[in-house]
Amino acid sequence: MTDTAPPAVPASPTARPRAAVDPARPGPVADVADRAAAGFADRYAGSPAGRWAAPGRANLIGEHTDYNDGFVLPFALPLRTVVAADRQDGPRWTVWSELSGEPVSFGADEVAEPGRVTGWAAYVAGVVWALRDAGHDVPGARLAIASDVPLGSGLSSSAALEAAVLAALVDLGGLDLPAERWPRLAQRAENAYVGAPTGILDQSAVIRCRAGHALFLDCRTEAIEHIPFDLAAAGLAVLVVDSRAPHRHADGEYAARRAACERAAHLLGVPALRDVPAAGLDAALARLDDDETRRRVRHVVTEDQRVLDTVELLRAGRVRDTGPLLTASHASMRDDFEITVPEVDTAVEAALAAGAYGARMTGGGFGGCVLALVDADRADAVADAVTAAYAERGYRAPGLYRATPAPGAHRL
Ligand code: GAF
Repeated sequence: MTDTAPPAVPASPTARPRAAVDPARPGPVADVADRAAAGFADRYAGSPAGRWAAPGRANLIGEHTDYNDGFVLPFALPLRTVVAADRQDGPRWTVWSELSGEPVSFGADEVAEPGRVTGWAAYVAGVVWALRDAGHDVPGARLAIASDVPLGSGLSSSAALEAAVLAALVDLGGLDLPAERWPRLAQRAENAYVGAPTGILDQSAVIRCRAGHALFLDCRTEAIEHIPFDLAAAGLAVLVVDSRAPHRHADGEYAARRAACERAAHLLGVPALRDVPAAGLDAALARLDDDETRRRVRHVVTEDQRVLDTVELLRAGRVRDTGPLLTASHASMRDDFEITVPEVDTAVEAALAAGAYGARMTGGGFGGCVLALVDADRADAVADAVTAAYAERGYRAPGLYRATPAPGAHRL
């Protein structure tokens, strides 16, 4: 999933000790691009042929719907991973990240089949493997990686790394691979090489998002629509709260949720839970024996509907009115899908009590980040309220960002 990926976060805003909301994003973009280029020059001598960036993402709504062939609505964050790279002779890839210190080098043998490169470099090797497996002539390359996407916060640091590496290799090799096909390739790297059974949400978001918009994605057909999401024009902000909760068995629980959904679809005789319409939910639930399965199904079916309803409201310019849908999504994740943790629930409750229009956990769960939709001029007050609630419960201070919808992967 998104939690074991590597790149570096030296000057991350998550290190801030107090509740100040990081105000003027995208501030660190130039810095992270400079760090990647400087890392390249230090490590390999000379200048890179180019730099490629891919963002972290937040999912506005639509959680655990992607692998059920359903709907999601993410937007890209102005926190990015940047790869500075050039070609090198032969099938050899050398990768350095500002977090790891020492470069990792691998050749054709290690990318002949999954599993031979491990640790953070597996995300890079996985992309090379997936490209080669799809028949592309991948150029050898030297890569230097810097990142402002915090690790283990559920903001898709691993997808950002995969997408930035993919963008670099496609460009360096002049590969005939349109960007619409990148998400499946990056997902394949993560599923088959790294071994995390994720859906298509994260890779689609970090590749296909557009600045100022949320990405409405049908995960079955991969059809997309860029939905205007102009928070500033509406006098609103999305506050991202990093719960800092230690991840508790996230990988195993994720796989268990996915398996439960697939089992339920099988029992209901549909290809995926997306095929259970909201209007037919009660009838479907009546056909299932155990309460836990019923709750898992109810989350997915109602969450798909909430995505569709959110999209309708955004299309109508009613951003504020999406708040109750976000909060209902959180309740569904907490009570039916059972993927929240106390720190995350505390952040949601404190944000709502301080006047947020809606708040919910974003991402796979068991920790990670919360999004709160707030009046822009209340963002600091809501941030302070969440920080105070954390202090009261003795939790580690949360990280706080203000999110502006940013573009997907591109060459700088
Ligand atoms: C993680 C996964 F990587 C996504 O595919 C998605 O399932 C998400 O959890 C939950 O919506 O980020």
